[in-house]
Amino acid sequence: MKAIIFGVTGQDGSYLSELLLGKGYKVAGVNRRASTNNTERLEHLLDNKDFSLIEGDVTDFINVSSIINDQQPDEVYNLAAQSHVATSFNEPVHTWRVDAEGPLNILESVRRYCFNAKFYQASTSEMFGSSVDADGYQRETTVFEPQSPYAIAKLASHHKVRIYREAYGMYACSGILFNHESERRGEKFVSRKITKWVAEFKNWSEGENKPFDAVSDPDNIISVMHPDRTFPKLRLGNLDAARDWGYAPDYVNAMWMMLQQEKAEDYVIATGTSRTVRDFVRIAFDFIGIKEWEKLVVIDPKFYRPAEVEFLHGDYNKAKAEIGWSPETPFNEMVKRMLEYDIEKSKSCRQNTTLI
Ligand code: NAP
Ligand code: F7E
Repeated sequence: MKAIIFGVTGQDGSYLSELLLGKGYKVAGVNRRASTNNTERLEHLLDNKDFSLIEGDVTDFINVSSIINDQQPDEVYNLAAQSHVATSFNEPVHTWRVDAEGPLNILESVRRYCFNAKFYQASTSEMFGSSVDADGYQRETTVFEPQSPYAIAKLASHHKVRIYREAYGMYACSGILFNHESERRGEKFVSRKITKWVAEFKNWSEGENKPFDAVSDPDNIISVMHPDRTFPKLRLGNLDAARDWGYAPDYVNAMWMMLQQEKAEDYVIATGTSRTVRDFVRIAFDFIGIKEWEKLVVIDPKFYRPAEVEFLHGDYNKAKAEIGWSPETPFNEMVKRMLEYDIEKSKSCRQNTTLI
């Protein structure tokens, strides 16, 4: 079996590559040319004879169609996106090109040049926006009320996938994935921003045995023994937003399972548990033994969004019943793994850190 992954350098692309290689696939990953190294998450796969990288960009139809035509894959996974919701408010046109035109370029290329390939599109719970069913869940039948340029572009692609499936009979499906995090999560997403900060703070406050004072300065934490040594507080936006957070390696398994069915269908992938950003912060601090975390956090309006999705809570019963998928990794275990990883990483690059 041969698979193409668009967006291979991202969090999910790296886990999906590992999963497919483990199943005996040949994997071709499409990555954008960059002036800096963007294959950090794939370094351990680069010597694998069944893994290859092809330079490409989903916004270029000529490029995408040549790749599909040359490779003749059995399965195509489109994970490529401008995936940061806040960024989509600042870069709406770029987000539309990548997240709406990109999937169309791939779908049309598959239809023209490799019709029997199965296609997976990375849809998102952001498409539900402010919509929730009366029982407090979002599911495949919930009305979509997108709240950002990102969500609108993703919703356009979600409908295009349905149209290509219904109009042309292609095996094309979308996974409506709720938030999923990991040690490989981008550092601008709130989960990783929190675990990275908590890890660096733990190492700072333990280094040289620094008892700290977090109340006398609104922006910084001060070492009591060396008052010239400070550490910037954790700056966050809306702590009341609620998300249904799962673990990324569990979720890439669902992507593959969706392409192994007789008939293509769309599925919600979630944990069924919703927590606030405040809960995430509290649990992360709890792991390093800090209860009075409010003194270490500054609410910064800069991190509020022009429009917010306040509440996400997924019902994954269709996926459980029809494809046999359920989440495996508990929330606290995921936070623990992210923290342990960031603590080790912060120790190993302390000499390069910009923190004072
Ligand atoms: P991610 O880490 O941001 O990865 C996005 C990938 O898309 C990167 O490999 C990026 O390449 C690539 N990309 C961006 N623009 C591109 C372009 N013009 N042409 C080709 N590749 C391009 O995202 P993720 O968390 O792995 O998520 C994977 C997919 O699932 C995304 O589509 C995301 O929107 C969607 N999703 C994510 C979540 C979640 O919670 N993680 C939930 C629902 C849906 P560079 O490395 O060059 O930037
Ligand atoms: O924000 C709040 C923020 O950026 C989560 C993407 O993978 O999942 C992700 O989108 C919440 C929001 O993820 C900060 O306002 C508070 O309510 O981690 P996030 P997201 O926007 O939910 C969906 C399913 C996707 O599809 C996306 O691709 O946290 N929040 N303070 C903050 N968020 C960030 N980033 N930074 C803060 O300082």
